[in-house]
Amino acid sequence: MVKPVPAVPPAGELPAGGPPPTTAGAPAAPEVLPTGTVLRAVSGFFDVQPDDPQEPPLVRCRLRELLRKELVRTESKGRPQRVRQVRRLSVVEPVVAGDRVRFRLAPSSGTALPNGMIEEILPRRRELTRQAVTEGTVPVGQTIVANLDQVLLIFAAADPFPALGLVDRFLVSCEWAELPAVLVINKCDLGIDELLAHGLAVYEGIGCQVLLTSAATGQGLDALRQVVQGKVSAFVGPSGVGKSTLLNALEPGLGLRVSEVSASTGKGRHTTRFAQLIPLSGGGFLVDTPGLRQLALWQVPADELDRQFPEFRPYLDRCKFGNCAHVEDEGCAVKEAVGRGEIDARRYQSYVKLFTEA
Ligand SMILES: Nc1nc2c(ncn2[C@@H]2O[C@H](COP(=O)(O)OP(=O)(O)OP(=O)(O)O)[C@@H](O)[C@H]2O)c(=O)[nH]1
Ligand SMILES: [Mg+2]
Ligand SMILES: [Zn+2]
Repeated sequence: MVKPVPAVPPAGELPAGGPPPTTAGAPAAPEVLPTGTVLRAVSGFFDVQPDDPQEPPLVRCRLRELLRKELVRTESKGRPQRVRQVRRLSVVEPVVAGDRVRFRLAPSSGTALPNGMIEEILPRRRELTRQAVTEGTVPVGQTIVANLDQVLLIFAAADPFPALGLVDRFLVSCEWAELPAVLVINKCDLGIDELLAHGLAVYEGIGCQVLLTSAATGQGLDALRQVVQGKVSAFVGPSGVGKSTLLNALEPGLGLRVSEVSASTGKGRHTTRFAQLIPLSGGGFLVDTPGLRQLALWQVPADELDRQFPEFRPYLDRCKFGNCAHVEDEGCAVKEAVGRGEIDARRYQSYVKLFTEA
């Protein structure tokens, strides 16, 4: 997957400080280093795609050792609680795919990939972690991708018919991770039956964006292109719904590149550490990571589950009992809303199912 390249020269051998002062005695202008996006992290190297098209298309960077330490020190500073915990636990990987950085290009070494040094990690807008590894008895969160903007949940109108319970499960995971989700129904050329049409209307009613596409006829592809443009998106969905076909229709060759990445990261025990960003020609990136495919399995604590159903929220503090689980309880405002048809009964059943599992 990754061609070996000679190590980047140690920090001392890179040009130091800013550009030399033009006139003797005049202060040097503050140096502004170029910015870029980390596409992947592999064994201590970071492939950075510079923002500026004048720069080389890809720079293989080392991380300045000092940054590693600084980042660890800032881990415990104030953050919203859920994220803070993840931050504190995820110090193992200071820089991951999706991170925005400032880098310094090393003098040309004649190797295939220009080398560089990451000098600054720009603040993360968001981070996505998984909690599957344990160190001793402590669960260790691993950031799998930084700055993911959205998840595209891909299902098919038919063949296979979408399991709406699975859609709900994905939506709950995204809500919990505070990640915007777009529901894409592909294979619309096969027709949308009444049951599905009703389900989709419910999703739109709770504020979820729904896109109808067909890789076969081209329906909805422009809309899809607009949704991913300039953003970092992940495609998630069951097998056979047409994810690869859709990617290829969107941008020829992309589906192939993604499956190559999947195959190369799909082996070995450290696999899920790596996410990779695949640049889109229209701007933006597509994320491929095995970790994301387990999105539906993220554990949401039982007592947090009700909040992940946006349509439940107006009723949650109207239940008779403060700790109402909205399952058997008398005086439950959520159940009453279901009875009145204000909350979709099928969505409510999904809640009950997930609650009993949690
Ligand atoms: N009718 C119809 N068939 C489609 C459409 N998109 C994809 N298919 C077909 O659906 C099948 C599965 O497509 P893939 O792109 O391999 O599905 P995938 O989601 O990538 O599946 P995995 O890689 O297993 O996760 C193929 O036979 C495609 O030709 C569509 O819009 N309409
Ligand atoms: Mg595929
Ligand atoms: Zn209740």
